[in-house]
Amino acid sequence: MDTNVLLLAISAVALGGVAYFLLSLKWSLTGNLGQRKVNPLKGSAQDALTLYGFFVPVENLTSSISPFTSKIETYLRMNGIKFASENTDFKHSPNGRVPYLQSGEHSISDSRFIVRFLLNTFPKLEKLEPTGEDAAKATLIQRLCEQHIYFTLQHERAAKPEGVQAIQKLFGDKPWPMPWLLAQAWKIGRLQQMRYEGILTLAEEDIDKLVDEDSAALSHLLGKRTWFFGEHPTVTDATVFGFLEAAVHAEPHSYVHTSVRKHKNLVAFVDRVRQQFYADRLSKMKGGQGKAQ
Ligand SMILES: N[C@@H](CCC(=O)N[C@@H](CS)C(=O)NCC(=O)O)C(=O)O
Repeated sequence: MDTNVLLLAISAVALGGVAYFLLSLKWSLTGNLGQRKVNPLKGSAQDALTLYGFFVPVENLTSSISPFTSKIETYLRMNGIKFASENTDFKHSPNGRVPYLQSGEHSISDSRFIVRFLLNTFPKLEKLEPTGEDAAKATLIQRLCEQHIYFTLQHERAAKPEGVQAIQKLFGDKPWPMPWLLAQAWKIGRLQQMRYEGILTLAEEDIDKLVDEDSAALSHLLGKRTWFFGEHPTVTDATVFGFLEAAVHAEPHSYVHTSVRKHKNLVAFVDRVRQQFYADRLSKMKGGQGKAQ
């Protein structure tokens, strides 16, 4: 074969390989629309549960760095429901997002539908949830965390160099240059989402003002209470914890960290959840108590 043709063929294969590698990075870290299937609403309390999410340990955190994974893990722990946890990535999730729950033959995507499934499957849980005006407040608090605080957290993680470095550390067990490449692919995916969502159109100073409003609203609604509603923690408590643990105990570069820590009742709330429901993990951490400094 002509040497030029051979070189051309080798280059084409090499280029194809690099393109496939970069695309697979994007697929595993930027999610996809998935199957968009209707979620089941109820299962059997006897079925074994497996929660698929991000469970890579992060220093000082008892639960997951993924707020949605942490929300469900915390809710299951709060109610003493047995489950197994498995690491996954966006590529392997049925809807391109984490977490998802497997219960017997049912697979449930999206934390809101996972909660609905659990409430219907374990009837004692529904009785603990607030009713009337408090139920409306509960919905709004959860949406505040999931639709607004989520993007402010992502902004601090993907748009600030210290945030991207922290993400790179999560992939630290992989050979060079994978941690860097994965963190970059992750950053590109988040920036794209934030551009469409709109937060990237705002100046950092303005985003910080919104963050302060969110923290003040949560602090005001919790007030002096132990839990947001009633005597027993509910979905709202699990949700707020899922979104605030990293803000209180990690990511010092993040303005969400600075803002939430201005409210003593929010910090005490996060520590209360850690002490009551993550004592097993706290005892293995440096210092044992894991209280905010
Ligand atoms: N509405 C979903 C949101 C879940 C979600 O966005 N999870 C993040 C990780 S914390 C994710 O999977 N992101 C994938 C992506 O951004 O492409 C839920 O409540 O579970």
